[in-house]
Amino acid sequence: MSRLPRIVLFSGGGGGARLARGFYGNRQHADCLVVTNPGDDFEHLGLTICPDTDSVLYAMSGRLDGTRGWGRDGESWTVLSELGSLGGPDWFQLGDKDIALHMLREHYLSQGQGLAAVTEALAGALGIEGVTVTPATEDTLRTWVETEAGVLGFQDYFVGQGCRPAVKEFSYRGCESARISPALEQFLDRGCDAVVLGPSNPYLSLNPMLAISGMVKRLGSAGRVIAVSPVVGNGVIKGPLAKIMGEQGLEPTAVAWAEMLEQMYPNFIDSYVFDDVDHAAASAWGARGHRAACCSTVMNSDADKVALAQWLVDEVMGHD
Ligand code: FO1
Repeated sequence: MSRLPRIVLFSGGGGGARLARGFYGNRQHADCLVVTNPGDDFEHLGLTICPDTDSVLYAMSGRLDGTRGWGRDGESWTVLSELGSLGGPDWFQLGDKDIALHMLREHYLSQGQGLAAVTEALAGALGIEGVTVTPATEDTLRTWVETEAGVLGFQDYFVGQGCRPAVKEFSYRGCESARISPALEQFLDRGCDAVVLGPSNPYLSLNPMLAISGMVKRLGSAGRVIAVSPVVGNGVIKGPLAKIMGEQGLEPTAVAWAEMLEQMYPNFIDSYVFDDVDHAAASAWGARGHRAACCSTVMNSDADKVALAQWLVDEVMGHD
């Protein structure tokens, strides 16, 4: 293959953002398009907040606060503090630098620019080049969570309620009419060797994007679809996935993750990637007729992130 492999990464805000950083650091070895989840987006204080997209932008530009896993490193909180003093809503923590990004996004949107173009402009402003970041759709798509405490908007559930209410069901409002983002359509039209479903929460990060009408079918035109497990051992690195799996009647294991995806998207995923610690799970899954591979999926350092990206490139290249 004389050209570079062409890979689309579907990313949420946690593990997916780390892998996006890996593909960005490995961009000399693969042409990558990063597709982000707009389901967490919400309007707050007159600003359009795009948390998963922003975590990807901050991760790729080396500006993400590694401890929180969201927002900017080296952040100050002067505006939020004063907002609280004035009796405003300070439940959703917005740092001063983060607010600047939201204001600039709102400024561009108010000029009539689409969310994809705005996201590209913000990526450029953050110094990201050579890899395009685009939300899965420019249309309004929002995750709602039906819980024992009623139906909650995503950020109310995730931040307001701290994921405490047990989840009955998720809905992805707007998915029927949402259109696949132009950058993704164009990338696929030019030929795509693989779609990588990042190590993200399927319920909160991947399903909203895959629920977009026509998306699964459209991705079928890619060479292969590879899913990377967000479950390592019998646990989850960060976030509420283990709890939500429990509430959905599933054990928080790597096999349960694979079974859930295969059940939701039959015959869609060509290869399931497990962490080395889950080699027994990979063998069990492989024995059931699926392609299962193992590698080190836990990404702490930037080197880990690039290594996983390169491993995935090799996995794609290694297949005819
Ligand atoms: N997550 C929280 O748990 N508490 C917060 O106050 C919070 C603020 C916040 C601000 C900007 C941003 O981009 C993300 C933020 N997040 C916060 C994370 C956000 O809720 C994401 O949707 C989750 O990371 C899930 O992807």
